[in-house]
Amino acid sequence: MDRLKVFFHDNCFDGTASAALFVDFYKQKINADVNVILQGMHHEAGDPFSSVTFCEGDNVCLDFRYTDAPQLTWWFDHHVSAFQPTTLKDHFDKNQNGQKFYDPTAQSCTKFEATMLAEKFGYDSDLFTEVIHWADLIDGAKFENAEAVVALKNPVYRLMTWVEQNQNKELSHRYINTLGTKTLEDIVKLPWINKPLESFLEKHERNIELIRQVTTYKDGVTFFDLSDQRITFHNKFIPYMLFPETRYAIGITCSKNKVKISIGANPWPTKQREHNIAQICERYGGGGHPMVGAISMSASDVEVARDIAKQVAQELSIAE
Ligand SMILES: [Mn+2]
Repeated sequence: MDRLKVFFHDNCFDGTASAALFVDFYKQKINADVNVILQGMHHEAGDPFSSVTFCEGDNVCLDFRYTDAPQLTWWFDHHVSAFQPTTLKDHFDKNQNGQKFYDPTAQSCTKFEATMLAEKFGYDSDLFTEVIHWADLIDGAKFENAEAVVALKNPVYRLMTWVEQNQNKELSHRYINTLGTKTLEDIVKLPWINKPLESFLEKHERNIELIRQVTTYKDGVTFFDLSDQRITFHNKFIPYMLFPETRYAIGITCSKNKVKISIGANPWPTKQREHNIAQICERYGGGGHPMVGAISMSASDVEVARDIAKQVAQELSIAE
């Protein structure tokens, strides 16, 4: 049987939605009986493709950086930092097969992908209208305000939290296969989502308290260092809720294998953003979007991470 391997940005509403939409497209337009293999991808220091295996059929990468691997037959991304090293952009330009698409101005990969697939291949994304709408809103951080996206009353925000925190690969794949078959409100009610979500939400409440205790605010920048807490994930809007005057938020977290500096611009700023966060992150081997990005390094480099975070805080500060 023919195979399709789908590499997607894992633990990301947009990344998983991009994967679900592509599988639907492929079955609708190319091969209804294809054997699909899903593979979540995470940003890391170095080449994240160095340890992956491609399949013998089509290989697609979604909402995740470019690779010059010859097995890659399809690609969609909107990350400003999609080409690392930047020489990969040359490879992308010179090796077009009409199935690789890039638009760093697109708000979400899902919507960009749906638009391109409709335009170039006559794909009908009707089943994914709701998914596309929310992926675009979530990736664009177009939430009504910080309180709402921290309070998580909206069932879609709860589902987003589940996607971001879920560490069970099988459930992640089951979720991708469920998207487009039910409304998001019905998906979040499924027991295999709802049950783990309860503990994710408890963790979320603890994180709010923890971040409240350790976050400092100075010259437009909030900063927290949770590298000694083993928190792999936190809602990135908590600092904006705590300090609405924040222009930029910087946080350090540490998991078993990596230490991560997260940098974001307040989506509800009182003073406009001037810096391109993706560019700042790229300077230190990280990447992202103009509004939000991250730098990851090995867990043993906590001191290096603290130094970098301090430098970035300095750069982003404004004299008030
Ligand atoms: Mn995205």
